[in-house]
Amino acid sequence: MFDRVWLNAHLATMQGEGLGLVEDGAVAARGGRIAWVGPRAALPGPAAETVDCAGAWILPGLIDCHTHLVFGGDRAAEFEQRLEGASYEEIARAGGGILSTVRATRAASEDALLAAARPRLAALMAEGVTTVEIKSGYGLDLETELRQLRVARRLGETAAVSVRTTLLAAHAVPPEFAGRRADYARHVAEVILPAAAGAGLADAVDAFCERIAFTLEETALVFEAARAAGLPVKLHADQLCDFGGAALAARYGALSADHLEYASTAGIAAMARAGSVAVLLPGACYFIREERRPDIAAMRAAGLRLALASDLNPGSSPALSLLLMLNLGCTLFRLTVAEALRGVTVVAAAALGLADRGRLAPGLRCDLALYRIARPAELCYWIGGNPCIGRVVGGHVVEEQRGEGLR
Ligand code: DI6
Ligand code: FE
Repeated sequence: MFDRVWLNAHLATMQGEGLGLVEDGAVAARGGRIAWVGPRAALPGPAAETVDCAGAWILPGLIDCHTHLVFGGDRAAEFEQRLEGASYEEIARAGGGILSTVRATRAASEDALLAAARPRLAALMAEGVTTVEIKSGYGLDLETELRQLRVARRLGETAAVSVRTTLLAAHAVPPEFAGRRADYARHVAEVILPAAAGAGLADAVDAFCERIAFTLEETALVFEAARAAGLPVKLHADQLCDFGGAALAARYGALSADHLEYASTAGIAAMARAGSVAVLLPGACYFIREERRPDIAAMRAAGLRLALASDLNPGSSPALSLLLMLNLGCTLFRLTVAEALRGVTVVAAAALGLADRGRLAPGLRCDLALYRIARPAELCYWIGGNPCIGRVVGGHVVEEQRGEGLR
């Protein structure tokens, strides 16, 4: 006897290499897990409750594996200044940029940060997201970094979504350490990271390794501390220049390296050998009008797994839609529909080190997203609109917001 079964649906299971399509399928849940998936005609047993999906498509719940969605303030005024001709650097020199978000985040209480983050998270969830990664990195001091992570944890406890937290204290050099970047990196490695790990607030550690941020050596120092604390690492790598970040991430067996617009062929090959995932962030490319594209052909040739995420942050990607990222991934990066959809499900799960989700398969968490569409390509095709008509988290139907569908 199943707890619940979803019938009269088409499935994109993400099993095998492609979308793993099952027309006229059924999904059965027991104890919060998927108990059975397959063609409806082969459904083995009865269920306590049956949901008629009326021809909708079911995908594994979407996973946004790279966001910075807890922050104070916003940077819309800076956006206007940039449209009027100010450069990113001029704005930063005048005290804007990342450090303006750091000031606003430090000034905000835990409850205020929580209240500001909720609608951002709700926008992602309304499109079918059931797991989201959230980074710190706008505190840059012990107290505020931990506050950001606590807010992320509280979001996971109070909204119908799984939250994975990542410590990104090595995101920028805070004003107290101006001119002492290496000292700050050491402070992250010796003080902030052990405290976050000790409090159980971080599931992973990330750093911004770039000419304008932290060097390879400083990043390695933070990664050594992560290793000592037993935490997996991720890296903002090769976004603005070929800095060797992809190879460094590979050397530390990173779960993922993210951005990668300028990653070298050698760095890409090293990541593939290490089993790291490439997380592509087309929203940032689009919003900062970066013309360089990640070398998708080299990534495919190396057999690198590709994930796709929003990078939701106030500076370079104020993106409240993972479906829009599917569209941008296909249009800007020429991903196939299967690559894009696997990139927000099964491969996104791998980018977070999660083996219990991202596919429709027996034994995995019953996290589902239901869409009123005629074929999966529509999830990548429409620009705007919300085809999501329901979400299931841990086997429970959760319906805080319900789109109309597109059919
Ligand atoms: N890369 C980015 O593009 C963002 N952070 C990062 O590591 C920028 C974040 C911001 O401008 O607030
Ligand atoms: Fe980012």
